Amino acid sequence: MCKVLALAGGVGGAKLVFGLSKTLNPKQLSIVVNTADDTIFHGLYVSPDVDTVMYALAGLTNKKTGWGIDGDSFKTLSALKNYGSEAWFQLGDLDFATHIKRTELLRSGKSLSEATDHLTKSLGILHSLIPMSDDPVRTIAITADDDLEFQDYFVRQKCKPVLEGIRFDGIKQAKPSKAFVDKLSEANALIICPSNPVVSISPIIELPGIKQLINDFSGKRVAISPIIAGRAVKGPAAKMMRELNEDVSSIGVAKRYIGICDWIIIDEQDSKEAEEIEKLGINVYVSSTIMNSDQEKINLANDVMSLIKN
Ligand code: FO1
Repeated sequence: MCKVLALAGGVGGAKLVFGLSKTLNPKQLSIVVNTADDTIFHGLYVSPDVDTVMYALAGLTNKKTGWGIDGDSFKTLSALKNYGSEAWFQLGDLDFATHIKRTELLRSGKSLSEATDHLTKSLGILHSLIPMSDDPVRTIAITADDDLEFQDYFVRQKCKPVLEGIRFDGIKQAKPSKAFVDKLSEANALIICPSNPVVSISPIIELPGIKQLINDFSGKRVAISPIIAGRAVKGPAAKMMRELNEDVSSIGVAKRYIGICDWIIIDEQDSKEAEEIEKLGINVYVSSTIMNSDQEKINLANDVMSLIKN
C-alpha cells in the first residue's frame, strides 16, 4: 500500500492536502504541519497553519482568504477591541471556539498533538493531522529595525519591513512530534506541499534529526514549487526570497530542496527552468499547479500521485 506523508504550511499546503484527501484514504495519507507560526492572542493558543489545514480537510475554509472559517462573523473580536484589546489578527467567532478548546486541552496537560487530534476528530476528519512538534518553535523575522514575531511581521506589518534573515527560536531544543517521526519511518512517499519554503517548510525540515531522516528516506520525495512565473501564488514567499538574495523562481525553491527531494513539480509557465533545475540533481515534472478550484486541487493531487506511483 502507498503510504504518503505530506509536509504542509498554511494556505498553499492546505489546498493540495484537500486534493490529496480526496484521492488517498486515511491509511494512505498523513499530514505534518508547521507550528512555528503559532502564537498567543487574547490568552488563547492559536495555531494558524494547523487550523488552515484542519478547516480545509473539514470543508470549512473561507475560500476568499484561504484561512479561517467560511461565513464566520467577528463580533467577539469587535467586543474585545471595545475593551481595548488589539484586533489586527482577524479571529472569527467560530474560529475562537477552536482556540478556546485547544487552550483548554493544553492547560489540562494535553500535548499539541493530542489537542489537534481532539479537534480534528470532533470535526469528523479521519486523516491524521500532526503538528511538527509539541515543543514551542517560533519564527522570528529579522528586519533592519527590529526582530519581529511572525504574525506581527506577516499580518500586522503586512510584510513591509525588509527582511534581513529568519530564525526559528527554540528549534534546537524542540523534538519532532512522535507521530511525525513514526509516520516518516512508515511512509513510502514524501510530499513537500507548495507552501512557503522559507517560513513554512524550513522549520519542519530543520527540526533536530529530520533533515537526516529525509536524506535517508528510501521512497520518492516530491516537492511542488509555490513560485510561478517569479511570483508566489499567495503570500510573501517571493518577497522574502528576494530580500534573502535567493532566486525568486522554482530554481530558487529547488536549491533549497537539494537533498530533500528527488522530484520537483513546477508550473507549465516555468517549463524553461527545468534544465537548470535538473543540473541541481532534481528531476522535474511540469504540470498545471494553480489550484483555484476544488477540481484543480484534486487534479494536482492526482498528478503528484501518478508521479509517485510511476
Ligand atoms: N492572515 C492574515 O493575513 N490576516 C489575518 O488577520 C489572519 C488571521 C488568521 C486567523 C486564524 C488563522 O488560523 C489564520 C489567520 N491568518 C491571517 C493566516 C495566517 O496568518 C497565515 O496564513 C499563516 O500563519 C502563514 O502560513
